Amino acid sequence: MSDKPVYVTQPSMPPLEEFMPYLEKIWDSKILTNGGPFHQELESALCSYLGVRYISLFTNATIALVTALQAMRMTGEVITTPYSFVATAHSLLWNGIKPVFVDIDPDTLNLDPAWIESAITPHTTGIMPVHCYGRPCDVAAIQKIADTYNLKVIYDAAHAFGVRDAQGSVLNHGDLSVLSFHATKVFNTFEGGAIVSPDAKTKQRIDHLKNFGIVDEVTVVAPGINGKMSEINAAFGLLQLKHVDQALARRAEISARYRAELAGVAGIRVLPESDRVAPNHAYFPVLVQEGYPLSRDALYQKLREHNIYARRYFYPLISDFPMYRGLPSADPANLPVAAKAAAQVLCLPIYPALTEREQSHVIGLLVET
Ligand code: T4K
Repeated sequence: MSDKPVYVTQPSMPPLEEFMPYLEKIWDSKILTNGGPFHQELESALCSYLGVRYISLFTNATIALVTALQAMRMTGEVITTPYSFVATAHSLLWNGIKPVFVDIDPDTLNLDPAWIESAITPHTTGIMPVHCYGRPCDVAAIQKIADTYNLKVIYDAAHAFGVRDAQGSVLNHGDLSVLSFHATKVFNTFEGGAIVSPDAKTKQRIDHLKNFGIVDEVTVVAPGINGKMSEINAAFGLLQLKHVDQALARRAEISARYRAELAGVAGIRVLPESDRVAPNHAYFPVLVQEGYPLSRDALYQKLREHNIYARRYFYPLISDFPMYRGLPSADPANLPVAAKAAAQVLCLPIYPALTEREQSHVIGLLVET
């Protein structure tokens, strides 16, 4: 039994005293929100750190997804994955858009481009793929389809902070990418999110949309929402950025150890890594398959009995929730790979403060069975 519970994740927190000078500045200036100095500074710091052109900060990724769809004027139907956090599809419903689910690839667990074309109808305006666990989608194949059918692509990149492929930041693909800075993410601002956009004009539209559509005191150009990140969250982000490389390095160590020690365990499948991707090790999913002595749920339960709270991300599938399951594309027969992954997946604890001893305990419980 662990002394204290071990959760699937734990937020990285800088030393509290390092945050005090930021708070003092906010207390002095009385600028709390509405695009203040920390907000502007974090936007430019993130552009440099991530290697992207334009960023708009948000209160969270869900509001950012809702706004990204507005910014791209997407309507009708959007093709997406059932294997994600519910916010992905909810952002479509909040825009009155019908999600059309297609199956995922068994190696990446991301939207399988092979199924996209047959899901396109005259009502399709775009594709919303997810870089699930921060593992990049087949961006080239998705873009090819989008170009052929004149569709927009918004990547739900909630998990993909800092991930790079052969072309640079994975966030530069598609029309827009949306990041989450939630407490459970690789880089957190308590709550937070962002939209990465390719040009100044698009960023300006997004910035209007996240501030009620306001341009100036007498001009409102769109029915915008309030999606602005506050100064306190932005200040925290600036401080987090100073520590993020260290956090990513520790995640890489934990991931490498899981890979090494779980490699020979019959019935435990670890997803393959690509040597063309610089990953962020946001999650450590394993698939509990035939050949393992316990079912996925029995293993999940066993870990809980030892105070280890692994999580079944992403089970149930989004397409199984009541607001989606009536859609024709939500039929389980349409989504066999996703259904299998949802039945087998278990995300093991991974976060910078996870100790060697805690990780040994997790591994020991998986191996001994
Ligand atoms: N798109 C995708 C693909 C996403 O995965 C998400 C969010 C979004 C969009 C939307 O992003 P945001 O609007 O949230 O920015 C969590 C998160 O709440 C959610 O952000 C995340 N994905 C999802 C995958 O996981 P839960 O319900 O599993 O979280 P919870 O509260 O059970 O937390 C998990 C564990 O983390 C806890 O057992 C303990 C630890 N924890 C959590 C929090 C909140 C802490 O130690 N401290 C904390 O403050 O959804």
